[in-house]
Amino acid sequence: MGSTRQKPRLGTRPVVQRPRLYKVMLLNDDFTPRDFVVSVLQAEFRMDEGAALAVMTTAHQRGTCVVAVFPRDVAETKATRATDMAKAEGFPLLFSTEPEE
Ligand code: TYC
Repeated sequence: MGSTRQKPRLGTRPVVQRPRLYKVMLLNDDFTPRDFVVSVLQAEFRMDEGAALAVMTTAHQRGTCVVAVFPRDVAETKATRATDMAKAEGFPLLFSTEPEE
């Protein structure tokens, strides 16, 4: 059997690349109660109360906060579910997704 090994191609891009990751962003609004935001973060993103409170507070103060990073389909599903959870209660809370870097 002939050898097919070649010298490693130093300085070239790897053939297999990691799939791009997406950030789930929490957006501030003037209407959704703070404790409701915390409960959605805990329910959909499995955050403990302290972590959820920190993310909610950052979004409240700065307008937006990164909640977590996932492959694209997971990020979109979680953002939609979390937004729908708020919509079902009549709140305008929004989660969005954007590619990392
Ligand atoms: N700003 C809201 C209030 O004062 C609370 C809130 C925080 C809403 C973070 C959305 O992403 C948010 N009730």
